[in-house]
Amino acid sequence: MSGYTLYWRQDAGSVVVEAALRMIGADFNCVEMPDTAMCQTPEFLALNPAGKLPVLACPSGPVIAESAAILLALDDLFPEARLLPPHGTSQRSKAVQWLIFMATNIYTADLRYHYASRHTTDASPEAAEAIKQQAARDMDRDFAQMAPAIKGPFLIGETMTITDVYAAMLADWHAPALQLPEIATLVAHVLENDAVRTAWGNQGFGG
Ligand SMILES: N[C@@H](CCC(=O)N[C@@H](CS)C(=O)NCC(=O)O)C(=O)O
Repeated sequence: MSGYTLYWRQDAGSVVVEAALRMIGADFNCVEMPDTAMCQTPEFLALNPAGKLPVLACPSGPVIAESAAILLALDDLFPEARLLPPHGTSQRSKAVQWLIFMATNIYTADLRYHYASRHTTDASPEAAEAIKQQAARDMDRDFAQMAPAIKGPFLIGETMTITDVYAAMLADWHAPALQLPEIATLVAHVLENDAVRTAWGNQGFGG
């Protein structure tokens, strides 16, 4: 299988998709979208009406948006790559649970942090600052909820899954998470993986 196209930007959620494609060993090419305005063109909105990255165009036709959805689709297409544990196992349920938890809670809080003014009708800098501070607290709370679920060094124990890579991506955006020993250990082990390290280097992570 070859010919995936990953739409990406430095320091964006596309890094975990590049890591997944490298873990699979899939052929892919990258289209950089260096600024948000490029994601508002009719051509890009036809790929993802939300105008957001990451987006993955598959050689078989589908174009997938939403980071967690892309990872689940890649796992379905390449089960032998073990991005996630096998279907029907309790380990898979756990890995999927925390993947979705992070996508719907921590990723969204990080977006509130970075695009705070979009989340209030009050145009004052104080309002945006309050949104930002609450978003940081939300991320602290969410990482703290996840940490006790980590068996160590990875979420499900000795085997790394794409959920761990996702957690490392979010911790790169929210450094206070690394004060939690379970998260710091998980991230350190994720970054020992060659595919992850290459994606991190290509997409401006780890700096
Ligand atoms: N829920 C989406 C969030 C995607 C998202 O917001 N991506 C950011 C980059 S990390 C983006 O494209 N932001 C541009 C914008 O909001 O204008 C996902 O998980 O893929």
